[in-house]
Amino acid sequence: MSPASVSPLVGVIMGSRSDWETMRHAAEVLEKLRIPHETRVVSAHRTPERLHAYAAEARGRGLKVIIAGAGGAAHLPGMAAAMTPLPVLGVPVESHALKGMDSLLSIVQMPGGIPVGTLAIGKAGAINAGLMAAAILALSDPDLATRLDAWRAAQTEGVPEEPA
Ligand code: RP5
Repeated sequence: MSPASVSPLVGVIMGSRSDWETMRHAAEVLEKLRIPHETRVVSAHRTPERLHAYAAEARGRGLKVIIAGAGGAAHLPGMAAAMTPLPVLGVPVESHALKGMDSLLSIVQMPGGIPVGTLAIGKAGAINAGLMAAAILALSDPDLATRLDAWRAAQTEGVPEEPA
């Protein structure tokens, strides 16, 4: 993670420790791009007061973007977005029962007025949430924009022309 002396710019929150296997991919992208971030378990249902405090204090603590992942009745991203003006990126975690369709629909169908930028179900969504957070921060951070450009160029370079 980032050095303790650096204030986090991105908060990666998730409803349960069981979401970490998915959400770690967002954290890994932030790590690679050297974006200060923090990771926390914050459940909309099991720890509502922790969620309220986290969302209410987020902007004041210097966070710029929140990535929120949850599965099933995935209310965490929407409730976080209801309580902070920061951009909230929602990652639907793949559930056992419904393969993440429940998570996706819970996160994406926000009422007009409270947006959640919803990504894909699972690992791809977590990776892209990290990249989306980076792109948002890069708008006002030229050094990060350069690192993000390099990351994308390396990805392009790494795609082989032959399938096997
Ligand atoms: C949600 O319930 C969490 O985001 C998690 O995806 C799901 C299951 O949680 P656990 O029962 O594994 O803790 O709140």
